Amino acid sequence: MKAAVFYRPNEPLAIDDVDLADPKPQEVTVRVAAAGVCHSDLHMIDGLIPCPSPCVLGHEGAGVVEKVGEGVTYTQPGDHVILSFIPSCGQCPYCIAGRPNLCTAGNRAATRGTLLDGTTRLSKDGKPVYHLTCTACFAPYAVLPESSLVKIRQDMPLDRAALIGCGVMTGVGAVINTAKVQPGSSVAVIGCGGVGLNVVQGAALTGAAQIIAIDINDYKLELAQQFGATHALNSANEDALSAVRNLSPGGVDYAFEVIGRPETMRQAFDLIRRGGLAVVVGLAPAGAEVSLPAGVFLQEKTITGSSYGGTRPRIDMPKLVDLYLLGRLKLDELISRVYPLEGINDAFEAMRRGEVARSIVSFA
Ligand code: COD
Ligand code: ZN
Ligand code: ZN
Repeated sequence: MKAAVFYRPNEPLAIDDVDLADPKPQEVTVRVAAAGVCHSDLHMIDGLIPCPSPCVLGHEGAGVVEKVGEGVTYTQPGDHVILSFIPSCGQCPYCIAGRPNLCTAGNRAATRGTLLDGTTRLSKDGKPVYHLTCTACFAPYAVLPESSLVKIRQDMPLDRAALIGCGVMTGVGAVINTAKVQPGSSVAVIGCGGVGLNVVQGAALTGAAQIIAIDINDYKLELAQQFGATHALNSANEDALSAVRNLSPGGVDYAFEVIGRPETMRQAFDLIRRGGLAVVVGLAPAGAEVSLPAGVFLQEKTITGSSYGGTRPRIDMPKLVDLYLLGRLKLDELISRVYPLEGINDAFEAMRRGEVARSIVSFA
C-alpha cells in the first residue's frame, strides 16, 4: 500500500509503497477513513522532535476495524473506531491509577515507533518501517494494539471523529481533565491552532467567563472568536502581559501554552494570578529549558504539563462524539481543507503558512 513515509528531517514525506503484515495477538487492522494533519508531525519533519526512520507518520485518525488478531475481545470487524496515539498496557502503576496517557509501555512504544511487543508490522523490502505512536495513519490501513482503539457510535462521521484522536482531545482534555477549569473563571490561550482552538472551545464548554485568545496570526484569532474566545490579542503587535492584565487585573485564573516554545511557556506562567494555574500542552525542542522568576513561588502559582489532555480515551472520546452529535462541540469548523494522501506535503506547507485550522487526509 502507499503510505506517507518520513526518512530524514527537513525533507518532504515520501509517498512510498510499504508492506503491512497481519495483526499479531492483541492487535487489530483498521481501514483508515481519515487522518488529521497535526503540528507534532510537522515538528518531526522539521527535526524538532526526534522521529525513528523510516517511519509512517499520522497520529490523529479514525476508521473501521478490518481484521482482529488472536485474543482480541474489545472489538470486531465493522466497528467504527478512533485511534488513540498512546496505547496502554493496563498493568503498570499509571494504568492501574486510571492515567493511561502516562502508561510506561505505551509511551515507550509510541516514541520508539514500534507496536507494544517492540516489533513493527510495517516493512519495506523486508526491512522494518516504524509506526508513529502505534497509529501510522497516513496510510489506508494500519495495524495497532487493541488498546489503541476507542469504539464509537456508527452515526458519527469518521472524518470528524478523526480530529478527536489528537487535536480535540488534547485541547479539550487539557481544560477539563488537567486544569479542571471552573465556570466563571478567566482563561488565556497562547497559540490558537488546531489544538489551541480546542482549548478555547473546551474553556467555553466549561463556562469560563473570560477567554483571551493570544496568537500572532489574525486569521487564527478570528477562528478563536468563533470557537468561543471573548477577547483576541495579537502578541506580535501588542504586549500580551499588559493587555491581559488590563482585561483581568492581577492575571488570569488559567493560562494554556499550545505552541511548544520556552518563551510562551514562560509567558503562560507570567499571565496567571496568585494561586493560578499554567498548563503547558506544547512540547519544546529537545534540550530547551524554561526559566521562572524565583521570587514568585510564594504566590502559589502552579505550572504543569498536560499529555493528551490527561485522557482516559475510552471514557472521554465517546463523550466528545456525543457532544458533537448534540451540536455542542465544533468539529466541522475545524476542517479547513481535505487532501488526498498524495497532497500531504501541501497540507504541511499550508500549516506552516498558518492558513488552516486543521487539514485532513481523506481515504474515502
Ligand atoms: N505566540 C503566539 N502564537 C504563536 C507563536 C507565538 N510566539 N508562534 C506560533 N504561534 C501560533 C501559530 O500562529 C498557530 O496558530 C499556533 O501557534 C500553532 O498552531 P498549529 O495548528 O500550527 O499547531 P497545532 O495546534 O497542530 O499543534 C500544537 C502543539 C502544541 C500540539 C504541537 O505543536 C506540539 O507541541 N506538539 C508536541 C506535543 C505533542 O506531541 N503532543 C501530542 C500530540 S499533538
Ligand atoms: Zn497531534
Ligand atoms: Zn500501562
